[in-house]
Amino acid sequence: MLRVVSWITWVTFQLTLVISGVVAKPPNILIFLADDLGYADLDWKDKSLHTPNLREYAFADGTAYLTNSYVLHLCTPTRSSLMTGYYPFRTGTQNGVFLPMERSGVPLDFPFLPQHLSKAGYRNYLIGKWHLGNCKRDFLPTARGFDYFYGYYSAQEGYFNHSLAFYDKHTDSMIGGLDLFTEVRGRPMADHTKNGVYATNLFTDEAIRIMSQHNRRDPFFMFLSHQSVHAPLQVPMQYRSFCNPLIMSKARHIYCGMLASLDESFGQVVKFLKESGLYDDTIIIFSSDNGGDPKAGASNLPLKGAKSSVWEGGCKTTTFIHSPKYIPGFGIRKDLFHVVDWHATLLGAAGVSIAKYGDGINQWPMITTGKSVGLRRNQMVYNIQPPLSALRNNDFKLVYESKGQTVTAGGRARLYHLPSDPFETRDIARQQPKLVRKLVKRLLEFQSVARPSVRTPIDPAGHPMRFGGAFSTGFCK
Ligand SMILES: [Ca+2]
Repeated sequence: MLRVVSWITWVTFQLTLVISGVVAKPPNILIFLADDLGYADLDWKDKSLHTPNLREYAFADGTAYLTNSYVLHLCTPTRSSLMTGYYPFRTGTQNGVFLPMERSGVPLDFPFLPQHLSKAGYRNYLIGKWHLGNCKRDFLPTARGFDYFYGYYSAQEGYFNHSLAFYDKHTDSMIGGLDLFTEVRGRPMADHTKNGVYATNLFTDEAIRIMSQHNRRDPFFMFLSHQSVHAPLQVPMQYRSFCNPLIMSKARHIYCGMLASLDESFGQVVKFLKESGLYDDTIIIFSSDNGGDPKAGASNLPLKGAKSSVWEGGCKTTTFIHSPKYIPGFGIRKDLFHVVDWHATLLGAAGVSIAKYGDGINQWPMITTGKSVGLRRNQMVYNIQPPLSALRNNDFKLVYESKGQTVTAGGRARLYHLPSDPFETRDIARQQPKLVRKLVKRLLEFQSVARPSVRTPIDPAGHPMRFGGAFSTGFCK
């Protein structure tokens, strides 16, 4: 079913849980998302790192820890999947990431998660990274369901100057500008006042400020979409004191400091929730948008591959959900979970009666009970985009290398059995020809209905010179 579920379907929304005549308020939802966090990069996986707050809640009573949680290989595809509930090949976001000044955005015929949550009574806040298009107002966060946005539109910014610069080969020149905005009623307002304020601290403080002002009659969805630990490698010196420079490279030493800062942010947010009385009614989700980049200090070991690849190191991530009110005790969840599932899962957590949405499955019953109840995920698309595409079918993973720019028959197929070979070292395609044929056929079927990429070349009309020195909006229709 490729068509977007229509709004008519949402007539079936059960907006609140009604228990004994008392209308139960849905829980607050907080997604605390790291950017480019390596699979190995938490201190329970690498003791040289410093993430005590995340460790405490990752293994606390009230936590479900997902050991088979997957995202896409890059920022834009994962974030579009999180917002739409569809794989990127359905939405045209399967090919790389949106660059500044591109005339690109996630197609408007896909409702975003906060649009659906607002139907269930939520107020929706986005603090931090967007990266889903900004060439026109219709693509901006507050046009897609968020009631408030403070952050940046592109892939990255300087952690202190909140600006970015890149070389444009067409004009043989550097293009630079600010990328820090607040949106007021759909209108982006550049914030030139935060030069020198470290991004992780800035976004933490803003998230806490917004939650402290939230009207508690309504539930909130807070998407704290941190820049950390994405490049550039920048961190205040005091955070590096948690990391030993004698046992790590310079890049990893800085990265370790950035991660310590991110961990502090997590601790501050949870502390705020507890002190303000919001903690009991809030579901806290921690995850990353894709695997780490070793050149930027990250590690995905012992997994194969890294950010921007469909190997496990690019797409498998650390995820836990903490909510003592809904999750009894501590539990490991081994079920397959994909970022497209969050859309249906969080609607389920919000009390909406929903089994699936888009490509996703409501896995809230599995998360809360630890039992394989309701629909289960046994298949998954890693991505479909040359040169490497990949599919999951239960324990098996097909990695398909295309010869050209489109996925066609005749490419090289590799097959891995992940339970016995989690590091993808033994290609068993020759031992399983029937399964390989079946999965290649499925891949080609998906490719045949894929939406063409929405990526475009960058447009000089988006030059910061036209917008007071900022990468702003209003240069496409
Ligand atoms: Ca990322």
